[in-house]
This record gives sequence, structure tokens and C-alpha cells, in this order.
Amino acid sequence: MFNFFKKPEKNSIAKDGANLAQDTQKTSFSTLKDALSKTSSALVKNVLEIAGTGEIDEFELEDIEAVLIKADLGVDFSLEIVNKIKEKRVKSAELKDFLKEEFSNILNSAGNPKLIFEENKLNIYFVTGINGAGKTTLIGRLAHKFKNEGKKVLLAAGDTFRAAAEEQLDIWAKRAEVEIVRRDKADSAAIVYEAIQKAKEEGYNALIIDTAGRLQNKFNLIEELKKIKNVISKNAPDANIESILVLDANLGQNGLMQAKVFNEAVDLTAIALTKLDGSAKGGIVLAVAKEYKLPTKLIGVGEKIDDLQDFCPKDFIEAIF
Ligand SMILES: Nc1nc2c(ncn2[C@@H]2O[C@H](COP(=O)(O)OP(=O)(O)OP(=O)(O)O)[C@@H](O)[C@H]2O)c(=O)[nH]1
Ligand SMILES: [Mg+2]
Repeated sequence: MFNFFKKPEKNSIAKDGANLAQDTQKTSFSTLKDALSKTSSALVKNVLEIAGTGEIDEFELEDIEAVLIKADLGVDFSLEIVNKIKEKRVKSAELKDFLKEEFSNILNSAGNPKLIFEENKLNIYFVTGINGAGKTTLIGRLAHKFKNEGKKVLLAAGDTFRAAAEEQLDIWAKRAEVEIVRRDKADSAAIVYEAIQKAKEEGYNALIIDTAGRLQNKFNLIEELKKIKNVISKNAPDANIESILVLDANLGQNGLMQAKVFNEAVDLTAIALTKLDGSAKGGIVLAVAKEYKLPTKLIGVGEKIDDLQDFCPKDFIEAIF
């Protein structure tokens, strides 16, 4: 008979631990796979279907190019891929592996996809992006994640533009149980200055800065971002700085233009792609990697507090193929 009181075997606890780790991994991978299912059909499934079997002919190549462009890979990159298929005489049966390798190469060439955190240093995460991209939500989730990892986290409510923006960040601060610097209606660069001083004096190791959503064509708002950037580099010259552009995956190609404008203003080091869940335009990850050599480091795959994932190129490729 089964004995409930039997002592666990010596290594069964370790084994359960391993299973648990595996399960967690599996869950986040299946969340990723679900989130990317539309991107996968738009990008991979459609291309493989067009290629059919045997040789890939001229007409099929044209259709493949159209599908790649429609899947937000960008015109140049799509053309480059199609030309390579032609030159290398890739056959239908080889197409999947060929694309996997091309996509992996692009993602790997964009640089380290890991969000950098340096121990014994102040780490500043400067978060920018257009209205509604998902900045504040991302900051709340990042704060929650950092807090769980035992980091001392401070938020700076640098969005003094939109009504109730500080209040929204405050709610996230409470939820994540982290501190916040907010001064209603003050100048955002002044708030960032104050937050940096506090972070330095009180030994915080992660400062996350929220900024106002802005259209990339609004000159004065972009100027304000440059001002904040100068405050950071002047007052925290030794800090590790990640300059993160938050892109809404649903906007697809428009993200490329945003990356250009924000990169010129604040020297981006990372992309965070939100709302991948339900979007068919996840191919934008490849386009920004190709065009601007900007690595995607974080992805939003749902609306829950835990639905922020570190971006892993290998998992992304596995999930879409
Ligand atoms: N489905 C989904 N929704 C998300 C994700 N990230 C953010 N959102 C939603 O997008 C909306 C806008 O998010 P915010 O974080 O307020 O965006 P923001 O960039 O701070 O916007 P502004 O402050 O107006 O510039 C909210 O309703 C979020 O719940 C995601 O990964 N998936
Ligand atoms: Mg916001």
C-alpha cells in the first residue's frame, strides 16, 4: 500500500526542484509560444506554405517577398532574404532551416539581449516611447521583478505631461512595494535629478525612470528627453545606463521610424517590445535588429504582472518555427 508517511528518498527533493524549474521554464515558453502564434503564422507558416515542395520558382519568390514585407521585416531585409534564397538555390525542404539561421544571425548580430544589471553600482533604466506603448506598465513589472530578485528599487515619475501619469506609476510602486520620487506638475528633468541624488545617497541599485509618451514628431517633447539624458550623464557618470525604447508590437513597421528618432535623441541600448500577445507583427524584432543593430531585451506577452519576459533569441526562433 502507498505510504504517505514514508520518508522522501534522498534525492527526491532535488528532483522535485528540478521538475519545478522545468515546469516554470515550460510555462514561460508556452506563454511565449501562445503570444507569438499570430506572428508565427504571418511569418513562417505563410512562407513555408507558399514554397510548397521541390524547387522554389520566381513566382513563389515574389509571393514570399510580399509575405515577409507584410510580416514587418522591412523591404530591404525581405529583399535580401529572397535574393539569398535565389542565389543559394534553397529548396522548399531546406527553407525552414535556412530562415531559422538567417533570423538567428540577425538577432545575434544586434548585440547582447540581456538587460544589464551591475552589482555594486547604480543601474539606471531610462524608459521612453510614444503614447500608450506600455512604458508605465513595463516599469511596474520590471520593478516587481527586480524587487523579487532582492534589488533596492527606486522609481522616478518623469511623466509630468499626461494627467494622472504619476498616480498610475504610484499604484505600480505600491504593488511592487518599491519607493517612488514624484512631484506633481514639476519639471521632469528636475524630478530625475532629485531621484538620482536620492538613489546615490540612499544606496539604491536600480533607478527606473518613467517619461511622458510622445509622438516622435513632437520636437519639444523629444528635446525634453535629451535634457533628461544630460541630467543622467552629468549626475550619474559612473552608473550603468540602459536606455530603453518601448515599442508596441501592433504598430509594426512604424516602430522602425520610432527607433530612429529616439535613438538619435537618447542613444538607445535596448528595445522592449510590448503587446506581443495577439500581435501578428512580432517580426519587428528582426527589423530593428537588422536596421539599427538594437537588441530587444524585454518582451510583454500579456496583461498580468508576471507577463514581462527577458527576450531570448533562441526561444523566439523556436517559438515562431
Ligand atoms: N496585452 C497587453 N497589453 C499591454 C502590455 N503592456 C501594456 N499593455 C497595456 O497597454 C496600455 C497602455 O500601457 P501604459 O503602460 O499606460 O503605456 P504608456 O506608454 O505608459 O502610456 P502613456 O503614459 O500614455 O504614454 C495599458 O492598458 C496596458 O495594460 C502587454 O504586454 N500586453
Ligand atoms: Mg505612462
